Amino acid sequence: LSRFEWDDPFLLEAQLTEDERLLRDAARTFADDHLAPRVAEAYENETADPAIFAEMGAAGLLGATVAEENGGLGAGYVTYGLIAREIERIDSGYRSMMSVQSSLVMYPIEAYGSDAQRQKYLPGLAKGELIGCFGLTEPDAGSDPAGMKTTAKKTDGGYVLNGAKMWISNAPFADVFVVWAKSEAHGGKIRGFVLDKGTPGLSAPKIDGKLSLRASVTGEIVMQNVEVGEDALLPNVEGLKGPFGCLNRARYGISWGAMGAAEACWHTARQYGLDRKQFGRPLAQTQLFQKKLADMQTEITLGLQGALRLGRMMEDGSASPELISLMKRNNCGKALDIARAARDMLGGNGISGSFPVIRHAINLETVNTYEGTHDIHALILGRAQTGLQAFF
Ligand code: TGC
Ligand code: FAD
Repeated sequence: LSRFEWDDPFLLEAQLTEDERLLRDAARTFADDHLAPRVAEAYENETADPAIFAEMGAAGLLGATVAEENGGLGAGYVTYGLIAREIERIDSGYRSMMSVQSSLVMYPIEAYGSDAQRQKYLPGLAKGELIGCFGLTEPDAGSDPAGMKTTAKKTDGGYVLNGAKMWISNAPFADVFVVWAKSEAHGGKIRGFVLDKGTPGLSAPKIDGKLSLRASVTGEIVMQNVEVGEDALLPNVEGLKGPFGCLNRARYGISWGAMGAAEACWHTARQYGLDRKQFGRPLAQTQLFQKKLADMQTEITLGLQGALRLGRMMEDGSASPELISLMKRNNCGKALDIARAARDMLGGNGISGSFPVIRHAINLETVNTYEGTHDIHALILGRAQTGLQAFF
């Protein structure tokens, strides 16, 4: 039998291709050089730096799975997941910025857009010269997006949109808005539209005072008689499967990202326990401390291996939305438990901004809620195994 790698028991590293390892290393270097130095101040002052998009673009981290001809990396889903893990090791807000741009803005334009839309938006989004946001949630329609009130009415040359979106990542500094609305001309079905910043009637006020995900900016999208041409409609998808097709990819990425945040907490707690002495011995030499470390190690090991398997299934086309729900739900919930345990293991220092654990714990409260709450994913899985839907 082989030696036990305490921080990689399933030898995940050996299951990656050479290209995946290289791109993962590039993402780690980027995260260490560009994100780690600014996160504490960004979190404290609630300032998201829009320059991060261009820096991520230059490092090739935006649109990892988008085809090279469209400006992306043309890489597989495992690479995308590895990037999310490295970025979220620093902060969930930074991973949010990356995953909205990649999965919720570039993906729908590539998958559902016209050639003209792909050419107009994708190269700029891949470089981070354009910043994108995704508007599905509304003040009165969160877990139940089918209840949205935003409408698109047909005009002679296009559409006029009215409505409001709530809790939208990147919105206040976005150039490109992918929004979902009920279109009268399509029998009230949900359709996607791509709006440009500066269009009359379109605004995106910032939501101030968030106590979670403070290094990422969140806003509303307000649409008051926003007139757009026919070319703003995403032509190739209709119904809720449009936004859900994007969410499948983003939820998958989050299953890796949350494990990155959890790893940061686990490694911090382990090192703290080795360094800190109480009662004449390191905390890490106590049974309770070691049990907590073993629990963290076990959940992270299983969570990462599950995410890798799901990534391979996304690549070979065998992944289902329900399996994505299972991994998103499990890894976010487990990461939150791990971050809270790490916070406790650091004692008073656990609440200090000098260590990342309280920031990760508070961020993971959001990560557990957005892209489908922990309980909503339980209901998706409950429906899949009983045939009974319990949403209403
Ligand atoms: P339901 O009847 O289940 O489905 C309606 C239609 O949608 C299709 N569909 C899917 N298609 C592809 N992938 C999926 N995952 C799909 N889920 C559903 C389905 O096949 C059906 O199509 P059709 O052609 O038969 O009409 O719809 P429902 O209204 O009963 O849905 C219930 C529920 C709970 C499953 C769903 O609404 C849900 O998942 N709610 C959670 C909402 C959510 O995740 N919102 C996320 C907003 S975006 C965000 O949070 C970004 S944060 C990003 C960041 O900062 O990182
Ligand atoms: P609700 O749906 O009101 O849920 C409240 C509680 O009720 C939850 O615990 C939920 O699990 C529970 N619940 C709801 N329905 C049921 C049921 N049938 N049975 C049992 N329990 C139920 N959205 C976007 O579109 N784009 C974005 O970029 C985006 N970014 C976000 C960034 C941040 C920081 C946050 C906090 C949210 C963001 N969201 C975004 C919105 C996010 O997806 C929603 O907050 C989420 O889907 C939950 O919706 P809600 O807040 O309306 O909660």
